[in-house]
Amino acid sequence: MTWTNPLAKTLNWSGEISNQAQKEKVAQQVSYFVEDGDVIGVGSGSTSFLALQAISKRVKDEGLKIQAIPTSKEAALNCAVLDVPVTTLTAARPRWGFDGADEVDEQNRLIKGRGGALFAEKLVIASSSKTYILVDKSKFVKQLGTDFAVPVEVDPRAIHLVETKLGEYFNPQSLAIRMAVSKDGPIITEAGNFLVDVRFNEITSNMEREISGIPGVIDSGLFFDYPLEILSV
Ligand code: ABF
Repeated sequence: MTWTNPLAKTLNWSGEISNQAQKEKVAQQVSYFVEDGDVIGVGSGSTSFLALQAISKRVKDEGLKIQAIPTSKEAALNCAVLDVPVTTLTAARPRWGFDGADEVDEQNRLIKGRGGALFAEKLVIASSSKTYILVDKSKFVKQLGTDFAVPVEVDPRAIHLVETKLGEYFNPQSLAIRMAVSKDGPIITEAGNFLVDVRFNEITSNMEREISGIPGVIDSGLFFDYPLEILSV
């Protein structure tokens, strides 16, 4: 069966996704965890979309009542298209949630945020007692950050300060403000910030805290020590 994102027509996008068969399997698995009355954190990205699609089918077929807390405008739009009612972190606390990841290491530590929604993703994950991380096999790595830069969300007023401090503290291989496809200017996140993609020489266990401690850093794409369960095929 060819998967079609219902948003594809509206957004004029083909809806093609990588490793779709694997992603569909984990999406199906996570849909079985839904219970009537649940408040669920809904992640961003293609795997999360497939999971939401499977969940919305169960909700319709079985007449379940659930509420979603989306981690991005994209996730909120997906909820709208799939008729899943939404609430906010201010109004409710998720019992559990699901999200994708860019990299997962052997200690279940993650790099997330290629889609730029890392701050809300971290808020929702930190607020949930459990989050299922839905990944295809390509996401598993021996060492985080070998193939992937770590995104850091930065208040634009602090960009020079943060660049300097990241350089001083970590001496990274490279550090680049993420630019819009047109290269006309930086990408601006939903919260109005810049994203800096940093390639570190080494990623150590204190780094999530150390990066967040720099004034002007909103958060990083390092996700260590959260109540996660990795779901894969
Ligand atoms: C979001 O979606 C991001 O944190 C992560 O970058 C990405 C994973 O996308 P996909 O499921 O499309 O591979 O969760």
